[in-house]
Amino acid sequence: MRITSARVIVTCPGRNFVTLKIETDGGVYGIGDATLNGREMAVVAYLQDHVVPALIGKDARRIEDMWQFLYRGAYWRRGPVTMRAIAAVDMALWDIKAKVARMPLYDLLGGASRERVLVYGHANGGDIDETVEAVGRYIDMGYKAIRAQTGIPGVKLAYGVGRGDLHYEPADAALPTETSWNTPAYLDHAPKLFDALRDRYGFGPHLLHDVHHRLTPIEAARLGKSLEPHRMFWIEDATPAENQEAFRLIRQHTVTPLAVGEIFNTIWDARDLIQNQLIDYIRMTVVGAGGITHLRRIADFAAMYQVRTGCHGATDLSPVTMGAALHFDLWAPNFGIQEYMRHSDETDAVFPHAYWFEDGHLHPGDAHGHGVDIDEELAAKHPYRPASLPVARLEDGTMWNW
Ligand code: CS2
Ligand code: MG
Repeated sequence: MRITSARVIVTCPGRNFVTLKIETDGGVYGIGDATLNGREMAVVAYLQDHVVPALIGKDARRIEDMWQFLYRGAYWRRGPVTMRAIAAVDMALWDIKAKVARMPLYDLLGGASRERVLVYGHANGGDIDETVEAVGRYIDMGYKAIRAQTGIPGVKLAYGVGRGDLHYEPADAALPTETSWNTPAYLDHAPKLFDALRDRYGFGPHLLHDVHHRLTPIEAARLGKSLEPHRMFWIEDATPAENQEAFRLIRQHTVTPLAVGEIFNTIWDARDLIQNQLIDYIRMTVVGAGGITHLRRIADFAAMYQVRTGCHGATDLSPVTMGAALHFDLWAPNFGIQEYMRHSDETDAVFPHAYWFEDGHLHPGDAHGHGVDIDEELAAKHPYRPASLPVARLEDGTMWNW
């Protein structure tokens, strides 16, 4: 079964997505996601200039060899651009293999380990009262797990505080929007949000929170400690993880569970964190970490240390990634939770999919492959629009981590 064509499709149904469609001489095609939020065209160029020409005529069945060819064969290993291009090819080839086998992808991976996939949604508000109301709306929709973010008094545009409930998208302008940050104000305010949420809704719903790399390790330790009474499902990205050792310090001070990894690309980014049991959840997902082939290795490695998965699922990961991730989640023995920030109706129309939400869970559906397609005609009606993620500065103007 030879690859006859590979096309990169860029579309912007509300936000930008990069999709790879691989066709074979048998007539079966596969779809992969290559979206890198705010840097989409870098991956398009990498795919078109360096990957697509090497795919034509290759055997579509040899997924492992293709992965090794694209990873080792690039010489310049790793990085978000390269790994997203590899992920797109890998996802499309697994899609093809499962379609040819006439199986949903989770069956090909080894079969379902559970009936359905626990997901968490994003509730946010300008202040604590608004966030408490937003969490209530998620509970009413059936969610069992909810991430809560709130505005901080005196801080302009704090992370995660969106415009609109369901479709918050941070990449909001062609050039980066400037937001501000104040750590002392945040550390004071965050526990008050979770006091209010536990007061109102009790300990039934799982609560999650994203720190988005804003704290130093000792500040993260203090936050973790102050949130212990609220029994968080996790706090995420409490400090930047380039230095994986930093998490040792946080760990020494708190039993609040830690999640990390949405910006990692390979198993090497998480090796120390996992094997030293410095985290509880690994957040890499299919598009970010080189596809199903590599993510499966990460999950198996994590399982040895009782680290569970918590795949990134913001709206900048297209429905193709969501579909592929849900098959992976249904299989992964050490699955923890799946992020599910809903796509807009406009996006869903461009990417018809088999997955569905019910009672706080998603199911990938039983369509053959990963169950997500692209309507190319509709996609063409939504041309690319440059969009950047924001940046953050401290009050004195110092650049900070967004
Ligand atoms: C966030 C993301 O979903 C998350 O946990 O950290 O919204 C992140 O900001 C975006 O994916 C950036 O593209
Ligand atoms: Mg995050």
